[in-house]
Amino acid sequence: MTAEQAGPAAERVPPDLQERFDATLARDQRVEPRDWMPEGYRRTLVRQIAQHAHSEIIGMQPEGEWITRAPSLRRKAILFAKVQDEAGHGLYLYAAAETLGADREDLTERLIEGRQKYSSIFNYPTLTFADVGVIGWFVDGAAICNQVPLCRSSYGPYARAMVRICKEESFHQRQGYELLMTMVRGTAAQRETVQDAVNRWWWPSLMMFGPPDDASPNSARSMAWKIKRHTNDELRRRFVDMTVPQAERLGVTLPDPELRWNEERGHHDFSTPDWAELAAVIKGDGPCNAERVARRRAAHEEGAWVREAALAHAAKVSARAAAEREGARA
Ligand code: FAQ
Repeated sequence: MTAEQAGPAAERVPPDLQERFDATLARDQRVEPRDWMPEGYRRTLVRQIAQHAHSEIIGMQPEGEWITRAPSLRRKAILFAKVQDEAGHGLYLYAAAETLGADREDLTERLIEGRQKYSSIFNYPTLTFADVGVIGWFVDGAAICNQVPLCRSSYGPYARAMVRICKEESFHQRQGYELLMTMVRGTAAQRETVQDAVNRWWWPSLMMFGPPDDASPNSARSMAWKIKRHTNDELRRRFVDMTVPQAERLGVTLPDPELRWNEERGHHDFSTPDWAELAAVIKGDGPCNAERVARRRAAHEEGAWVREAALAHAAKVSARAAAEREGARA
């Protein structure tokens, strides 16, 4: 068994370093890049933050497909801004991963070679413009439920990146809901389009929170390290409770006949998502996995000249600065 598998206690490290790390967590203080940390903690963070960054970048694709087809200049400008925000989120997160010693180029390679995951939700197609609204409402809503607690994550750079990301996700969620509100006030055909999008995105959105707690191998350790603050099922339940009244207000039906308020539990009861579908999508067999990764790979290859030009420019600037320093010394 490796130290990582065994958890923090099994790693052989000087006791004062481990004690200091444990005390930082116990006091709910932040672990910072220069602090000593168990190797398993570092690797878990790189895994989660990289997957999160990849999700933001791949997540630009489903909605990005609608930028040229948005029905008005206003909707186009809003969508453009949203997709651009997602690129920004990806960049903050790659930067956070780099504070742990990860290399962004390497993380990108792992993504396009299928060696690192990204969220299952972005492997579903966006068939109509209502899907853009439902992604804002459900997917950004789920992201908010999942990510607001991550603002209290024990690793400083991740927690701080989440604060800004969550503010922008809130705007994204509202724009989605406002878009849908506009559509449901339109024609019967528009209302049907919204209901159809709701039917298609509901279950994948519940799956975003990950497998159920008894099938989530990483949760216990990530909770002990205060990387995750709630379990997958807790957050899924919170999302359902938050979304039901919003659906009522919008006048759409969530596609689950078992969905009802449970007075005793103080939460909604709902059906079990199709975990076999989640497993298949995570494995690469979702409706759009191949397309999403191929698009990301092509964008990376098409962007090679930009990276090369930026590196050449940086080398010139630093050579010029070195020559100037040399000249000043002579
Ligand atoms: N999809 O043991 P757990 C967004 C994997 S950003 C794919 O429960 P963990 C913004 C998991 O990685 C959305 N894989 O794992 C936006 C693990 O595999 P590994 C992304 C999944 O880490 C909106 C294995 O299954 N958000 O939406 C999924 O403790 C609109 C076992 O699972 C984040 O990344 C899944 N759904 O909990 C952008 C938030 N679920 O690595 C554009 C941060 C699980 O052992 C438009 N991440 N897996 O091989 C987290 O909170 C956690 O990583 C979880 C998973 C909750 C996702």
